[in-house]
Amino acid sequence: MIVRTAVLERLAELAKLGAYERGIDRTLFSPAEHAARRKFADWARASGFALEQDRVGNVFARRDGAPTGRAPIVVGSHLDTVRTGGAYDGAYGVVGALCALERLGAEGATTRHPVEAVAWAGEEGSRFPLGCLGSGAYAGLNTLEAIEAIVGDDGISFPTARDGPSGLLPGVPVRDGFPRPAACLELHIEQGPSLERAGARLGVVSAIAGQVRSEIDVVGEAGHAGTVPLIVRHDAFAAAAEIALALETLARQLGECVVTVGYLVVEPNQTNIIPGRVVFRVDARSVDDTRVERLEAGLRDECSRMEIQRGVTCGIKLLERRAAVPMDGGLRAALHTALESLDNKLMPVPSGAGHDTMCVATVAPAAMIFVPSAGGRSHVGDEYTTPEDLELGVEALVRAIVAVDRLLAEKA
Ligand code: HGY
Ligand code: MN
Ligand code: MN
Repeated sequence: MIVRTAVLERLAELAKLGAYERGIDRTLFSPAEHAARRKFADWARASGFALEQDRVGNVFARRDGAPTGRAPIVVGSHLDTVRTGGAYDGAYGVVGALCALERLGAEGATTRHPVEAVAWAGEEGSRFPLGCLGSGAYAGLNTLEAIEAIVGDDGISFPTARDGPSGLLPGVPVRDGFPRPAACLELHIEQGPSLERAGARLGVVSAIAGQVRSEIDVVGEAGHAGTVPLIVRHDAFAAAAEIALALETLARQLGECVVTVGYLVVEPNQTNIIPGRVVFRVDARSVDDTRVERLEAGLRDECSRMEIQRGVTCGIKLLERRAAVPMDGGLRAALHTALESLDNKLMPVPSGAGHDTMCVATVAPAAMIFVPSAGGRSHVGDEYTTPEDLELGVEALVRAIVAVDRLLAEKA
């Protein structure tokens, strides 16, 4: 039986924050993202949960359990978006977690662990060039000092943004350090086509793809587009294009991996000037780390080939490397048992998208639940999941929390 929650209304409210004609733009410590964190805090406070935040902007709404002194089960996702985001990527998992805690309260459930609904800060890396910024700090993967040295793509440093008017929430205690949780759960839209193709309404994530993000700085020679013969050109864009297409061909040959060039800057970027410099970024992913390594080697080989054939120079800078993360086997089994009555097509599903859980999973057992994405589409303004599936996902999360709480207590 699916109990109605406030998930739809709250998602509709959050979707207005940062909305514009191309979708939602809600980057970390922007006024829109600050407003979203504030709404989360207000909803949590109204439901009687204890609020805390940490020095990188993660926000925690805590529902205490029995006085066992156990570490909390953290259940959350992110409120920031990509520049053309949709209404559900991240926000669904944050609101779903809060609704799940409210459902536990309404049922008078006493968990053996405290449960914290979490809004992880800066998962998308849209403003500061580091994905999973908040969850990475929480898991000890990025030091506070390293994060405080980061400068956003708007030239504003992390500390300036965090300590500014759209930074940390006023009136919410700031916790020191990053305590270790007992377990981590995340509810998220699939952002891919697998569930929809299988006719499934719920998925239990098997593993989260590893990813390597690199930035390539190609320097050639600018010149007049009409007078320089092709044979003597050092066209930086043509070199970048060859590298991108060669990587796509390699990924097709390897299979079970993807590679994307979604960011590219051309200089001087004028129709009648041969590009003298191109900076572009490569996002390579697979649940099999050896395939990502092959793509990285391919990138290096293609850059060397372009240096010889086109007389350009290619500088490769590693931006981010995250290994593939298998979800905890015990938690996955518990979720399959707890959720199978909700969807007779419940299935294991890999995640091509990265999530905060891939960081927290390095310090605690972790599991994720997916609901379908219409057309498998995400990171676009018309991202969509049906209201019925959104409500079903919250019900699944409630049952997952209860199941994991019991599993951990029995193992203790
Ligand atoms: O890029 C990702 O997979 C995630 O949306 N940050
Ligand atoms: Mn995303
Ligand atoms: Mn996400």
